[in-house]
Amino acid sequence: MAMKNSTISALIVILALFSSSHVSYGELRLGFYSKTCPNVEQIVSQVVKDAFSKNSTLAPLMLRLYFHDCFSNGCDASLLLDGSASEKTAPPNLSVDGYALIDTVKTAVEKNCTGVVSCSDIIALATRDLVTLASGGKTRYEIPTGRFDGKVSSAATVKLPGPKMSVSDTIKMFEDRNLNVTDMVLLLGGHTIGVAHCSFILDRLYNFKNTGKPDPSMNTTLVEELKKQCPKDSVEQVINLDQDASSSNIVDASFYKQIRSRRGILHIDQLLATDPLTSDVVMNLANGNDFLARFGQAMVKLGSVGVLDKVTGEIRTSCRSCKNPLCT
Ligand code: HEM
Ligand SMILES: *[C@@H]1O[C@H](CO)[C@@H](O)[C@H](O)[C@H]1NC(C)=O
Ligand SMILES: *[C@@H]1O[C@H](CO)[C@@H](O)[C@H](O)[C@H]1NC(C)=O
Ligand SMILES: *[C@@H]1O[C@H](CO)[C@@H](O)[C@H](O)[C@H]1NC(C)=O
Ligand SMILES: CC(=O)N[C@H]1CO[C@H](CO)[C@@H](O)[C@@H]1O
Ligand SMILES: CC(=O)N[C@H]1CO[C@H](CO)[C@@H](O)[C@@H]1O
Repeated sequence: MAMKNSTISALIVILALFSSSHVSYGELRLGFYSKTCPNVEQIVSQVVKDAFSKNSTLAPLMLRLYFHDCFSNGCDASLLLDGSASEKTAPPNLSVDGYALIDTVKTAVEKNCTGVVSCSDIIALATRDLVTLASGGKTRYEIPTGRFDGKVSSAATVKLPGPKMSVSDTIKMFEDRNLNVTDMVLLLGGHTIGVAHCSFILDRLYNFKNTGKPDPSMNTTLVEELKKQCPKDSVEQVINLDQDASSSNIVDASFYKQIRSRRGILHIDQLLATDPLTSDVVMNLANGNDFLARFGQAMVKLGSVGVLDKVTGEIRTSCRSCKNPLCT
């Protein structure tokens, strides 16, 4: 039986609407909880603000947690699950923290609206608020919600880029998650705050590629400064990722200016400034072209990677354990 033309056009419109919203943000939308938990964003902001005022290192911790969670198997809070072989036990997560803040926020949210808000949305909202706080209030992005929590977490499936990878291999990993090269350069701007352990750069300071010399791409003034902070046998010592001392803890574009002065810390950070695949974007951002707003948009895009829905995911009661008994 033939369908009426009007029915067919209506179907086409519905399909077009569905696929366009699907392509951009999975099932996410702004104000997903406007009926079921209208105060969720205020509750998250309040708890986060109080915590940040006591300890501002929560900003880099949470930013990195968001990146690791979203990059490995999607933004599904699987990184939060405890367990002897869950994602958080994988070596790249060893220094990720911020779990305690998520627990505090989750408890506050559950008190107000029980069993409604996912841990993955709490991570996304808390990270957004911490970016705002760490920018000194200079930026704030709206972040769509509607993520559901994963029912699987396995250290074996953690896939993250390493700091010694090439720019082109790193681009490939981002592209596999629908993040393009511009998004990648913007997101690595996350290294405008926080620290790295000296162990990641001892080779750059003392024995680059077994030459017995420092990495020639590192500013020689910086090499001397860092040698003092990172002696050859450093284990616990950390150094700022943004070597502009006046803004090491501030979310701003200084990271790009630093890497253009050969003052990048991680090898991949430094490569961004010189590799022809990324150097133009770096120059553009270093010259003050709207980093804060564009960073927010890239964070939103990162927040849409591998999002689960209510069939594939669940709403946890505690962020550290699944409700689903089959969860591994
Ligand atoms: C190619 C991609 C990336 C690589 C290879 C990488 C690597 C690293 C490494 C090795 C550290 C130091 C960890 C430690 O010593 O404890 C670090 C720290 C950090 N990363 Fe990345 N990262 C990448 C992308 C990102 C992205 C996209 C973000 C966020 C948008 C991010 C945010 C951070 C933050 C905030 C810290 C500091 C954490 C702290 O102070 O506790 N990173 N990253
Ligand atoms: C802030 O939190 C970090 C990470 O949990 C911790 O190492 C540091 O000692 C804390 N700082 C203060 C002032 O409490
Ligand atoms: C990357 O994606 C952003 C946002 O989705 C878009 O505006 C930009 O044009 C893309 N850039 C490249 C180089 O494809
Ligand atoms: C090295 O860093 C200093 C600041 O410490 C800067 O003035 C200088 O221009 C940098 N050198 C190069 C080659 O970029
Ligand atoms: C902060 C945190 O929970 N880190 C964990 C990362 O993995 C190690 C190894 O299993 C745990 O001991 C840490 O607690
Ligand atoms: C859904 C729900 O319980 N909302 C409440 C959250 O808390 C505020 C006060 O802080 C109430 O006004 C809401 O009704």
